[in-house]
Amino acid sequence: MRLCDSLLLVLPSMEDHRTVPDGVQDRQGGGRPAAPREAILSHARTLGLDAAAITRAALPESARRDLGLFLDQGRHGEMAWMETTRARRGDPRVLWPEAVSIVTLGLNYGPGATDPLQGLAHRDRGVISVYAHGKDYHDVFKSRAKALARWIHGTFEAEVKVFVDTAPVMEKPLAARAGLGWTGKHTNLVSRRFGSWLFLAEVFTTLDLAPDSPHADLCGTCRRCLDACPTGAIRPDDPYRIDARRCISYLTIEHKGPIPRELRPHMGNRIYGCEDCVAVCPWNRFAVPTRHEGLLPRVELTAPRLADLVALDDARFRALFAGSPIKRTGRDRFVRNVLIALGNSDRPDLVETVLPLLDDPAPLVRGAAVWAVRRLELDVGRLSALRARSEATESVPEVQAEWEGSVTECLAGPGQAT
Ligand code: B12
Ligand code: SF4
Ligand code: SF4
Repeated sequence: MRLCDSLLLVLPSMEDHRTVPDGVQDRQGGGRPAAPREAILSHARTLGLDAAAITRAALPESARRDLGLFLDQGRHGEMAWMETTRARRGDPRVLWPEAVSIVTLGLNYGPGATDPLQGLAHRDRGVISVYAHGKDYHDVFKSRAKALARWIHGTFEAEVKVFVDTAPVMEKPLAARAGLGWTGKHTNLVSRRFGSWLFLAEVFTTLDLAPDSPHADLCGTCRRCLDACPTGAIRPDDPYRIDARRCISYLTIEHKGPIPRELRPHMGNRIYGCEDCVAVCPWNRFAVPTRHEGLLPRVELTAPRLADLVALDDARFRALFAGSPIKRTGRDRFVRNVLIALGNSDRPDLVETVLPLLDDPAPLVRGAAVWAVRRLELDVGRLSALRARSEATESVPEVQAEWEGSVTECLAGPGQAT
């Protein structure tokens, strides 16, 4: 979910960090635990990590093949960084040749009894996906993963590197190989204990640790996630594969330009991320609410009013989303998403909140405002007047094209509009 920047732990002299946790009894002379694997997994728990398991620093050939297919078919869309890092992503040893083992880690962000999809019915409100309700998970996770890495380094004199979606690492196949769970048909890792609500991170190390066994695929005949996807990004006839270009998570977070017209009506009121496929997974019945304070939902992000969000300027956007992953999209992309949601709201009374955005300095926002106005403004005469006013000043072809598309749809009549 984040552009790749690797995080190398540069640690001070090893002697300074020779701390061994309480509860690890079996030690060699010098205070080093005799069973490093068990000590590491135990220490991970002590640090508040919800799941930990070990695998070799290698991926099966099938993971490289699937990554290659995904990229060759252009399913990554505008995420060019996935293409440019292909070799490192497909092989942990290309990323770091000295790596021998990987401790894969999971952090539970389970929403508990709250149904993450209930907000979809309240069309005047925006739905922000659970993963972005609290603080940026990268920050919450990184401090714990770094603490574990520092401890491994200090205790076993091994080199370590920490990744929390911060480098070209195939986190899901590695976690599946370590047995944290299996790759579900929705393409994410499913855990027996935490359902589909685990964030992933890794500590790469030069230590030679006995690996855990991979987890069996327990999806069986279930296809709930495939049926739940609103855009066909994952399809019943093509499980375990995603076309990111159609995924609402990609469209609302990663995609920089105008959202393809044909997908807009399917986005509903999802304004940041999507997790319909994740939320319907039956294995979530075993999930427990997150215990990490930083991941708990901020009340103002659980059902925000679209009318408030669409009025955000840059300064207020930054203030509202300080410490949140949402700040990464920037104000313009976020307001674009809110305008699409307004266009899908079936609330003509909200058109007045959209009109000021027709004059926004950002063409991306102006274009989305045109679409929203078209969907909310039922009076053809007023729509034509708005277009005429815009044509007198609009110089950006993409925004002009939005007017063109909207009027074509308008002429096509009800039911034809997208
Ligand atoms: C790019 C990316 C996206 C893209 C593409 C998603 C995707 N599924 O790849 C977009 C923007 C759409 C996205 C969305 C989301 N993401 Co994301 N994303 C990533 C990222 C950075 C890279 C993933 C990647 O390499 N994809 C490329 C494909 C080829 O790799 P893959 O899915 O691992 O492919 C394997 C399987 O699909 C399988 N496979 C593929 N084809 C086939 C065919 C068959 C027949 C079989 C059997 C298997 C199979 O094999 C492949 C290799 O083993 C990772 C972090 C990381 N560094 O790994 C986070 C990550 C996957 N995202 C995550 C999350 C939480 C999400 C969202 C839920 C966020 C949200 N609420 O909006 C959504 C979920 C959408 C979804 N259904 O996947 C978490 C998932 C945690 C978990 N439990 O799995 C990760 C791991 C981040 C993290 N550190 O926690 N994401
Ligand atoms: S996150 Fe949403 S759009 Fe993306 S694959 Fe899952 S259900 Fe489909
Ligand atoms: S919803 Fe069903 S098919 Fe999809 S990942 Fe969960 S168990 Fe597998």
